[in-house]
Amino acid sequence: MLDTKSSKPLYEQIKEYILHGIHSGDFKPNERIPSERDLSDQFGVSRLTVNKAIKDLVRDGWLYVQIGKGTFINDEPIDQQLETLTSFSEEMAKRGQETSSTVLRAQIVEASEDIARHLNVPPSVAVVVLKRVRMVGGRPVALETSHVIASRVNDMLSKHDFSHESLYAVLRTEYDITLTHAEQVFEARAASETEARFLELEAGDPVLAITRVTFTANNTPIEYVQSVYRGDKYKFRAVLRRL
Ligand code: 16G
Repeated sequence: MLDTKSSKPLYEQIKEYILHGIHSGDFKPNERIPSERDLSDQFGVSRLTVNKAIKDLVRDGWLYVQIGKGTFINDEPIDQQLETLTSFSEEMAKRGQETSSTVLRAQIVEASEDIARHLNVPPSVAVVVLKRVRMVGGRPVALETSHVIASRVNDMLSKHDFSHESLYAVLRTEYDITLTHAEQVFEARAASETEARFLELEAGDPVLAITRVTFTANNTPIEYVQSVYRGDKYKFRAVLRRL
């Protein structure tokens, strides 16, 4: 069943097989997947290859291991590592998840004092506002409002359709903007009525409000984002090292 001629490594193909099983509902939450031995027999590959695929899927939160019992399909929220600066599209692609967005607002406005402060520009500077409901598998997981300094991204809104394009990919490929780092603040709160409507929640349900300032080289802010994530669908993980 694996394509040995493909340039895609065999362990990636096994990951895809398992992810497909999860998305299609063939594998149900908390169900045990076949053992490493069975999978290696089934695909005619070494157990090492199967083990690498499973390890990746455990790391990305798709599977969990119960010692002595086997490996199971996780019903847990999306578990995002806070080590690297990634975009929503990249995070979901890594998990083999299909994403889409509903664009609620895409326009150029004058920056409010608050937005201008975060972007380190004078108030009233033109900024692109992009407000999107971010979806995974057709279900909303986050509501995101990005502000990008307009002079850095001329004609972006007329040239791109952000219902399926990635903002970070456009910044990189079309405007040659290299993002270097970001500062993020997390806050737990209750969803407002409007947020709840877009996120398919009840008003008052828990959400994680995140703001991000994204920088290019020399500590220059380029993007300020306010987002609201469904509290039941997202989990962020950070590794903390003692100095
Ligand atoms: C992520 C970022 C957001 C960024 C977006 C770009 C967090 C909390 N936020 O959602 O700041 O604007 O990715 O996504 O991770 P895109 O490239 O898929 O459009």
